Amino acid sequence: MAHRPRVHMDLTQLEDRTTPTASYADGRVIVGFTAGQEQAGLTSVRNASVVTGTELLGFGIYEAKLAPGVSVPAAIQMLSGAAGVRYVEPDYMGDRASLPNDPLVQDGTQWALNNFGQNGGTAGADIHASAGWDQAVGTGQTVVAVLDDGIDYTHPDLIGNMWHNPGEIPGDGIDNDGNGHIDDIYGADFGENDSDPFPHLTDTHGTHVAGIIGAVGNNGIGGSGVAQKTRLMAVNIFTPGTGYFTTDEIRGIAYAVAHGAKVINGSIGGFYGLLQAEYDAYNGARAAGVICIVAAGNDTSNIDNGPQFPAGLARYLDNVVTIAATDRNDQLSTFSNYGVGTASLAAPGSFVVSTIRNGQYQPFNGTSMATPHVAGAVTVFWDANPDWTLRLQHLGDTTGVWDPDRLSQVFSNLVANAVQHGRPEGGVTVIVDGATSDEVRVEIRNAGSIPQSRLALLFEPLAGSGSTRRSTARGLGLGLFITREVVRAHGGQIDVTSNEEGGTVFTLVLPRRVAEGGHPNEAGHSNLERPTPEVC
Ligand SMILES: [Ca+2]
Ligand SMILES: [Ca+2]
Ligand SMILES: [Ca+2]
Ligand SMILES: [Ca+2]
Repeated sequence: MAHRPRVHMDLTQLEDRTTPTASYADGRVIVGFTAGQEQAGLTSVRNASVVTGTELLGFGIYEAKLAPGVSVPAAIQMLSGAAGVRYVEPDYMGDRASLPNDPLVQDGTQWALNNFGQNGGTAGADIHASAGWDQAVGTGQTVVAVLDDGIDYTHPDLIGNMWHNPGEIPGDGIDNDGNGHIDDIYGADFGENDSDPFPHLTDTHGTHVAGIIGAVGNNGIGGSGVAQKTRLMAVNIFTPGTGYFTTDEIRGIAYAVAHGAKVINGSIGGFYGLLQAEYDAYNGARAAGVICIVAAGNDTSNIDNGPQFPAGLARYLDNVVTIAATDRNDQLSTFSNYGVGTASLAAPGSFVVSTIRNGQYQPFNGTSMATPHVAGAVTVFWDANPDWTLRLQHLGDTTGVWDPDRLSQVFSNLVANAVQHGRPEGGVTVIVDGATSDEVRVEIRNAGSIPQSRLALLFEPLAGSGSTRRSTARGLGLGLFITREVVRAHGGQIDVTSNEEGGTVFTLVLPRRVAEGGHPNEAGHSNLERPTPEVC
């Protein structure tokens, strides 16, 4: 394999932060010799009982093949003292560089994408973007609508990923596609009732959200979205100077669906309770195969049975996924709402740096920031697997609270794995079952069977220990591998079954962390990031 730069992908640090491991080949080591003693060293290596042969790699460096049953550590120990031998090293496996060149990714500012422990964070407490990007970075096929207060589509890190209405000729004063909007190029504005979704005055919330989903990645400027390449549709539903009305929300959803959006990001919400009209709109999106990712809200409340909507629609519709927020240590953000029956997934929402107006970047806090991380992941997922469906199902009594970061990881891992596995027949369903009082069961059903040979690649490394426990499958199964580690660390378990008729089922059983009613993280938040941005 080609030599490429090593990247930080050591997700095993989630469990074991002191001894990160990398995989290396069994049956061989690499040997170098002291200057002037090459021949003597080579002779001593060749004569060693643990070595069956040598091969010159180049530059005087040799590969030494080991006798059957000789472990790499044992060989290193035995050969290191041999005459003329300067070093003996394992044949490590590296991986492709997966981080885009955007400065805010490279310098760690965007911890949510790549958390290596910077700024007091926990390595691996991120959405595993580098592992996901190893598989796919987005193609721009999937259109994602940002239902918000507009997008500054002139931002240099957004303009390249903006959706363009294919039926509209810009600037001719004519409604070419006959959709009721003249010259609606980047989306539409239902709050201001015109065709230009550019944000009103100082509004910048939607611009920030858009950058989290899909700021242009690998363009050498600013940051990167979860989807490095995508198409962002700006659907402005906010009445200038205030909030949004349900009428404009419905108009916006209808516009998004009619113009081919497959993902709708709704970092929005109010305390108006279940409305039939709002339900019907999101159900209409469901009928069109559209998935809606919405924010749980920022009231530090258990919102199961609460009046927060559209978040609460997740209790009724399997195409509505409600997102809580986590911080750089995988803890629920202090402001975040929660409740497993409603907000089943969580994603980074504290101190999230993204695009704002006038070409700038700024950190915001909020479930509004968590939501687009998931929307971006779904977008990348769909770009790679356009025939798949993705649904979230709640079964049984799902009231109560649990540790949301685990499902966050399940979700991002699901995406990485789905991308890797190509296109099995049928869809993928994530089932969250909180039927029993002391555990939550998550099933990831792959309706098409993953071949047994690949399943072995997924889970075989788990049988080993230490360094051999690391998957060598390069991305394949890495996510589930780590999930299993995380689940174990929390006292849970994971089971896998696969058969040709029933497909593949991954079942994760996770203990509830706290009883219903309590905030999962009452304590431990004295070290919040500073400066404290506004909560969105
Ligand atoms: Ca038009
Ligand atoms: Ca026109
Ligand atoms: Ca406007
Ligand atoms: Ca960029």
